[in-house]
Amino acid sequence: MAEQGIPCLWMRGGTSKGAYFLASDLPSDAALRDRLLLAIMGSPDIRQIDGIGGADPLTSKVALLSPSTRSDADVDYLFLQVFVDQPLVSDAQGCGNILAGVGPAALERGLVAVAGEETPVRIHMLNTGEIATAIVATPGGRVSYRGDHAIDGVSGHHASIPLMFSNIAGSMTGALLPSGRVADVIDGIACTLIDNGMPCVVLRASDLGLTGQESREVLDGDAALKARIEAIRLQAGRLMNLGDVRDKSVPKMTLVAPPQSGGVVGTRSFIPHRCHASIGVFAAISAATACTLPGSPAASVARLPSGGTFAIEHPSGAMEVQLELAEDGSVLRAGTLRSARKLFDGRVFPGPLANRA
Ligand code: NQM
Repeated sequence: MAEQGIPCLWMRGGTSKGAYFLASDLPSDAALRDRLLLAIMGSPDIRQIDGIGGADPLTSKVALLSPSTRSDADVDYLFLQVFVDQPLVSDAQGCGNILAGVGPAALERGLVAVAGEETPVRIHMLNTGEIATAIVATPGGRVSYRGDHAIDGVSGHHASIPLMFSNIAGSMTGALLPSGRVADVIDGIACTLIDNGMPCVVLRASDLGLTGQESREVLDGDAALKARIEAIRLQAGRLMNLGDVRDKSVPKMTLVAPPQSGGVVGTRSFIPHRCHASIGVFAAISAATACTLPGSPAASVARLPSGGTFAIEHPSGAMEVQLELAEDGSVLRAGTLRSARKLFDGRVFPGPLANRA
């Protein structure tokens, strides 16, 4: 398999980039598959020089696609985070940005048939068990990536890909608020432990002595801050039913601050050891949901919108998420608009596996 290369689509999904494979093109044994993926990405190595990864968690991602095992879905999608600097591959989280490329990739690979000018693709997200619906532009019977939609963090305009979700509360932890509280105090800091599609810890930037407007580079360069955040994260992981999260990419850590550009809230998101260049899709939905909870740190700095559109500010602009709330305040449905682009379609050659995980 490795000598002949493995069929691989290299795509941008939202503000991430990753390798999209048919699951049937990779070994079914997870340990062997993960060694292969580490070799493909060039991990562990902060430069990923001997692989196709982009030396950043946001560009060291994998989507595995297969025909759906469920009658209410068209395609199964397993997301894998390939760590850059450690010999680790984790399925302990989903990814809403890479999700944006799943509909197009499934159509490109013939797992789903074009259904008209637009094709709805129902995606079974294997990491969490939930279904997302993506609408893909398919004029003239083919996927089109061209369009006039812009997303902050990506230059240019592309075809928009609406993503819609329901029942994502407790995706990996069993409950929207896995500790049963709107706020827990960890190391003296009020935190909301929340999971609306992604386990996240939401805390005020000001409680860490920050404005919440610092750049990604400044935050990433602050070793003392990162150690403090990691200490909180390890305790939060246990309270969120995630156990020892030392080697896991969840929970994410989201610092919130008053909005500066007309949005609902400002964010700086750690995923979990580097600051995100923007924010993850499910992390933004979880942060938006935290803003709606009276008594939470996020609610204390948020400016709530009159409708259901929540602009979540981040280091490269803002991500708009839609929340449809029930009368009791719980989230019925959530959604956002993303885009994706096919960058390269070919075969990838993993190189030697000997010195990896
Ligand atoms: O929260 C990064 C990303 C993500 C995940 C991460 C994501 C999400 O922006 O849904 O999209 O949190 O590691 O790609």
